[in-house]
Amino acid sequence: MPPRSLAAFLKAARAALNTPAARRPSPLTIVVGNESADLDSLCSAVLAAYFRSHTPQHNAADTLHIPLSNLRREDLKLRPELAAALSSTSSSKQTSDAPGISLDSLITLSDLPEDLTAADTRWLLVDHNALTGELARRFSSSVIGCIDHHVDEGSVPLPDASKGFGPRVIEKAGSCASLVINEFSASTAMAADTADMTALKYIWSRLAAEEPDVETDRTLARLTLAPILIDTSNLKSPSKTVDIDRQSTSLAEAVLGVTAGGNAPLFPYDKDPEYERTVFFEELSRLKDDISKLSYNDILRKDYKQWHEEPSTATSGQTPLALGMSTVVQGFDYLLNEIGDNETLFEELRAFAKHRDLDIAAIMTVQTDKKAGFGRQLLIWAFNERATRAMRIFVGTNTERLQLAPWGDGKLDKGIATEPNEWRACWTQGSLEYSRKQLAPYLREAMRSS
Ligand SMILES: [Mn+2]
Repeated sequence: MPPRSLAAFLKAARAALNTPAARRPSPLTIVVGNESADLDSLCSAVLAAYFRSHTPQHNAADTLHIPLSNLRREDLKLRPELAAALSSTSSSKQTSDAPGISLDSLITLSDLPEDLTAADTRWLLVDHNALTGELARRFSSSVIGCIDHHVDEGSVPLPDASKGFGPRVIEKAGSCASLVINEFSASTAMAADTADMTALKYIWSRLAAEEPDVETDRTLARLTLAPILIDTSNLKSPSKTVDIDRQSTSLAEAVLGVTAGGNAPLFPYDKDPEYERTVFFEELSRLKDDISKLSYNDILRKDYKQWHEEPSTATSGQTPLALGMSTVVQGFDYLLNEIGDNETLFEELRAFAKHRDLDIAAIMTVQTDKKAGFGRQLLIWAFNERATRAMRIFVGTNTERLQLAPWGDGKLDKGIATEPNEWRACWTQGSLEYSRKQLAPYLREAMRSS
């Protein structure tokens, strides 16, 4: 079995990936999150790879699963909240020799060998269920399973033990990390009998009993709690939080010695004096929402996803339309007052889109400011005629559903009159319950039907 220590596990995974092709174990099993590389995706990949590598029933020769962070190495620094989640102690006390894992120890797209092919690999997707971008072009044919909470795109094969396919879990949950913990760290007996928290029912607690490693387990617990708390607003968002989020939280908190309602302790560890749920949540939120030191370009790529869709009217030889969507944790008022001005924003957004060959660039803001309250805004920029046609369909179909109203008296908008091939508009989105999970499919649908 791979090393018990998380630091040593990550080193072993990196070493397996870096082994020259001739001596590389084949196939390598890689676990990857989605290309926004948000806290949920990054933590879910590490958790799934770690627990799957330490689950005896997966007795294939290649028990080592490699967690791949779906971003370039230079983008790790845009995620200070991830550094806090990787630490096994509270971030206010972090020093260079603090326990836990450093950001540098994660394996990123920059570490993926160029000669790696689909035949050399098997891919387990977490927090998405269809590979995107360059990974899709290279490895789509080798996807074996997924654990996800997005709309099923139908591209992951059905479980089939004879082919090594599975698991295939697509369920509603606030955070994908909750599903990962439910799938891999707890046996199926747990779901049937959650009240009976006896140690042997849990893969994680059995691991802790057989080979205690308080530092590793505290880090794994924080990696579990961080995305769940962020994605469910500290378990307080009624529309997002489900039972699996609460169960996975209880299990991770049991590792930290937080026991609920007189249950016998499941883990052989003292209570972690550094952990308090709300303090941890607030610290993560503060780090995640602090974009004050970033440039527009940093902000646009911090939480970014891209899709390609073929319009129904496309003639042969026409390329699919490319949509890039950046999610930003502050509203346009903040972006235009604290980071730069309209001109700079548009310059950098245009360059950002050009660099990625986008036909459409979208910015969705989610502002959770305590003073201004919760709010969403949406900016769409179509860079050519086909894109403009598609986005007009989107507006026609969705203005009412999303309650789109012009933002800032339309000062960011650009009508068809000023630039014949381009179109741009910015709205306040009145229907707050629609997040990127719903919005992106509406945009993609409009692209297909144009
Ligand atoms: Mn997610």
